[in-house]
Parts: sequence; structure tokens; C-alpha cells
Amino acid sequence: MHLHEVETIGRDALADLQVRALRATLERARRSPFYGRRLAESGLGPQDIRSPGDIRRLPVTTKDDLRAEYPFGLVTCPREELIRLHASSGTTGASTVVFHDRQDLDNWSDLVARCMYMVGMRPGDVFQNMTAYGLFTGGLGMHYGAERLGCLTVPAGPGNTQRQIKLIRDFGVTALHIIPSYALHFAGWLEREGIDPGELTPRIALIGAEPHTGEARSRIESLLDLKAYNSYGLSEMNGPGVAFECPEQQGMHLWEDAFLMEVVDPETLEPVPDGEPGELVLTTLQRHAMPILRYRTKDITRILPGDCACGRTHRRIDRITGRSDDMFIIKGVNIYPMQIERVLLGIPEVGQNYLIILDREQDIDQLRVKVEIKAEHYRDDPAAMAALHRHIIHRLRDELLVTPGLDLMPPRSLPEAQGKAQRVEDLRPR
Ligand code: ADP
Ligand code: K
Ligand code: ZN
Repeated sequence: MHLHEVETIGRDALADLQVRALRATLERARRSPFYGRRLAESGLGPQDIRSPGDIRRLPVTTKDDLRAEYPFGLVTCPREELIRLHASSGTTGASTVVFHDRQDLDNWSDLVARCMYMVGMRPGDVFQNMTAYGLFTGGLGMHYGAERLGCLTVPAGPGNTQRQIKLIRDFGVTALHIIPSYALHFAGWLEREGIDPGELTPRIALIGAEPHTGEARSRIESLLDLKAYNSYGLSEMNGPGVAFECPEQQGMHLWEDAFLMEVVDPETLEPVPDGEPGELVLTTLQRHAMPILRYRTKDITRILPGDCACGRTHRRIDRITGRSDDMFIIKGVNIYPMQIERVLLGIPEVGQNYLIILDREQDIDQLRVKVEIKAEHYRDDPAAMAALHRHIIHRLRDELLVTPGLDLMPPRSLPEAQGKAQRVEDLRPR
């Protein structure tokens, strides 16, 4: 694949490429009603872009902007040139829509194929896509990427674990795309059925679409006996193929020839130094039908300083710790659900599922965690259960600095998700 050249491009050449792409993007964007107005108001034109940082002279674009412009306000071309639309899964409120023309779909497929190639997939691999098709981008996005790479692609969709196993066995599947929470369920199912993952053929899993911890990844890798690579994307930036782990598994390379990245303080929108957490803000550099400038993803991450041992020059972001609006405050302490997952999935007795419950008592927010315990540790022995309870509470308190309520639950007693998991149940009155 000749695409490899751009993955190791020098930083100066990359900045030149970004400036050219950004100018073309502004030129294109101003044909849409929304950016036509925005760019006119800001007085910024393509000729004013001299360095990638000049993008900061424009206001950010938010999900609310996309909702207000729903459906066609950001489209730059005649309707008959549009050939696909996708909508976000609406994790947070009303959905938004993104349109693509043929060139957009081509570029997107190339990006996804690049990610797959990076983690060792090759023509001849058999790829089973175990995420939902439809408006969600993880279905068709990964599907076309795998076909572009030249893999036999099995559009399995999510759920029906029995059938997933049959497909894997019948077709000799070597690579999977699977949402992490479903991967954990899937692994639990194999264990219960007494299926040895070592005799199954997949050696690679692409996992993403929802926040998950390194602990969740380690479990997926050991329970499924494969390598799992973190995949980050969002429908506003196509979907999968925005940032992806390389074989080093030390952060995700964000493809800077296709997306301009900023990490900013969510309050002030000022850039934060490399290594410091902030909100990821992204600008499309290749998109034609519907470019988006300075999109506030709400996703919290940080730029990992230093070079990657793999030799790729595109900067890496750390795994997403959550969305800025996922955070909750208990007794004055800021908490992200992923902090809780990190503790729970690091404890060997803990099973593959948990639920975080937020409630309010006498005007004070309360945190309660329900966690499944593995069958062999869930025993009719009050002393042993009390000891395990104390142990988990201590670990949670060390991480969170507050003491949550905790319920130890029998295996498979909590609701199972096949799409993105709902890890937090918020019962607080609005
Ligand atoms: P929605 O915003 O409705 O969930 P999308 O399907 O576009 O719709 O989801 C994109 C979001 O999913 C991202 O903004 C991010 O919050 C989350 N996400 C995607 N991939 C990852 C990943 N690898 N790690 C953490 N979060 C992810
Ligand atoms: K997602
Ligand atoms: Zn790398």
C-alpha cells in the first residue's frame, strides 16, 4: 500500500499539506449556508490561512449548531451529488446527520483500510463486523474499509452470540470489529459454554465506539486470546478511522492529513499543552460534501508527547477518558465512569458487567455501584462475600476519594448491551 508514505511524512511537510487542505476546506465550506454566514462574519478567507494554527481565528462548531442546521445547513454541493448519510447514535440527545459524496466515501474507506493495515490486517484476512449496521457509522464504515483493503467481509451485525461463533468457525474469521462492552459479554459466553478461545481463529479485534479502559482491553485480549486495538471516531468526522492504535498499543495515531486536531480547555477553549487533558476539537481536511470546522467533540483526551516507536509521525492521543458531559460530582469530587471501570475490571473476582447509579438523597448526590461477581467467587459464604465487598470498596475509595455504595451481584444479573453500553443510570431528579 503506497498510503504508507503519508503515515511517516515529516512534520514540516505535514504542516504544508494541512495548510493547503485547510484552504481548500474553507473554500468549500463557504458554499454551505451555515459556514457561508460564519466565514463572512469572521472575515476569514482561505488566503488568510498561513499556518494550521490560523484555524483558531474561527469560532468552534458545536453539536447544537449541527442540530440547528439540521438537515442540510452544512451541505456544500447540489443534493444530487450526495450518495450517503449517517447519523450519530444520539447518545446525548437529538441526532445529527452527516452527508457524503462519492469522494468522501472513497477517502473514508481509505482511512479505515489504513487503520486495518496498520494493525496487521491484509488481503486474505476474513473480517467479521459485529457492530450494528444502519445509521451508526461503525457498520458501513468498517465494512467498506475492510473491502477496500481486500478482506472477505462478513456483515454479521451485533448480538446472537451463537450465530457469531458459527460464522467465525464456518468462514475462518481472522479479525473482528466489536464494541468493548459486547466483547466482554461475548468472552463471558465463551467461558460459560466451555469454548476455548485458543481454538478460534480470530487474532485481531478492533474495539471502540465507546469509552473503555486499559483493564477492559486486557481482559478482552486474554479472554478472547487475540490482540485488541483501540479505534476512535465519531459520525461528525465520518466515523471510524479518525484515530487508531498502532501495534505499539501506546495511544492512537490521529490521522493529521485528514483531520486537524486541537486539544483545548473546555471552559476557555484555549489550547492546553501536550500531555495535559482537554477537549478534542477536530476539523475535517478532506471532506467535500460537508466539511466541519473546529468541531467540539466533548471527548476528553490528551496529546501524548514524544515520538512513537512505530515510526509514524502523526501525533497520538491517549484513550478517551469520557465525554466532558459524562463527568459527575459526588461530595465535591469530579468523577468519570471510566475511573470506576478501571478499578472494577482490575479486580480478578469481578465479572464482565457493572452499573453506576446516581441518585439524590436530601439534596446530596449519591453514587452506588452494582458489580457482577464471577460465578466461582459468588458464594454462599457471608464472611467471604463481606471480605470481597470491603476489598472492592477500599479500591474504589483509593481511586475516587469518596466511598460509594456497593452491591455485589450474581453473574449475568445486570442488563446486557449489544450496542453501546449504558454504564450510568442517572435517577437524580432534574
Ligand atoms: P454519539 O455521539 O451519539 O454516540 P457517534 O456514534 O458518532 O454518536 O459516537 C461518537 C462518540 O463515541 C465519540 O465522540 C466518543 O464519545 C465515543 N467513542 C468513539 N470511539 C471511542 C473510543 N475508541 N474510545 C472512547 N470513546 C469513543
Ligand atoms: K461511537
Ligand atoms: Zn505508532
